[in-house]
Amino acid sequence: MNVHLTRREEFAVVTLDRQQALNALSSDVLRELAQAFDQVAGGDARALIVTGAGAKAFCAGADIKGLTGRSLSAQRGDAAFGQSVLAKLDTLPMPSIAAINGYAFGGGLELALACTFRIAVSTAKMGLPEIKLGLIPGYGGTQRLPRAVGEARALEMILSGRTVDAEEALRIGLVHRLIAGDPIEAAVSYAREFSAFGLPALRLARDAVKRALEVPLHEGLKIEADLNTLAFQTEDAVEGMNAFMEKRKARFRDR
Ligand code: CO8
Repeated sequence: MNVHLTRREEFAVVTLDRQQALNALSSDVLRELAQAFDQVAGGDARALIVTGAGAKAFCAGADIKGLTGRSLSAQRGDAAFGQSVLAKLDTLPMPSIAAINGYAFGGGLELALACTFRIAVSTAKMGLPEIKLGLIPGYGGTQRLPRAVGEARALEMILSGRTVDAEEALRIGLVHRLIAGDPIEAAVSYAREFSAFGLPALRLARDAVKRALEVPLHEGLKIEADLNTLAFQTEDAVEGMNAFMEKRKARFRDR
């Protein structure tokens, strides 16, 4: 197995473990990731942490050795499959955190971009170097990177294929925070900042923000009003507002 699904307290942890290839995404790895994300989606974890085994790499991208000699339709099918696996991650019912513990290149950075949040060790290096292989990103990089860092920076990163260090990644909004020490421990602490909130509200908020960059403002405002109205229908909203008025801590139950 190249992918381990474990539990750290109330959080699920998916670890890529193919260290001899810097945790590169072979088709087996992608299939195992799909299974793991399905399992997490059906479970009761309050967040998912995604990381790479070893101190060197989060994930060095698609397995370059498996990318040659394929037919056109196999290439198209592989890109669609990789995208569908990352879509599972992007749409999980709970937030996800990429704990970037080293190199995150190509499909590896695309994996991180499909997570709700990205935190990185100070030695992490990131980039979309596909152009150096005569390729362009295929697992969502051309779409999710500009949404994260803006069109100008995304164009520069993708067309130059250059490597971004952790400090720059933080400055341009590619990662949310730099971390020290054990990446999973750091991700657990990070997750604790939101994990006591109700999952329905977290999900509605995430979905509303994601739609912001897909539709014109007037449509987005309608979506926000609809999702906001939905949030009011939850038991968690009743509990949250009552707790405020009773001057106590809210106990959300994901209902
Ligand atoms: N795929 C396969 N094997 C890899 C990969 C990879 N992406 N990255 C590293 N490895 C292997 C190396 O071949 C090497 O194996 P071996 O010891 O058997 O030769 C081992 O991992 C260690 O790698 P290095 O010796 O190169 O380690 P360094 O510390 O010297 O360098 C780097 C680390 C800088 C990360 C370097 O390995 C590197 O540049 N890797 C490639 C990064 C890259 O280009 N990633 C993008 C790949 S393309 C992609 O992700 C998307 C394509 C579009 C997909 C479309 C759908 C089908």
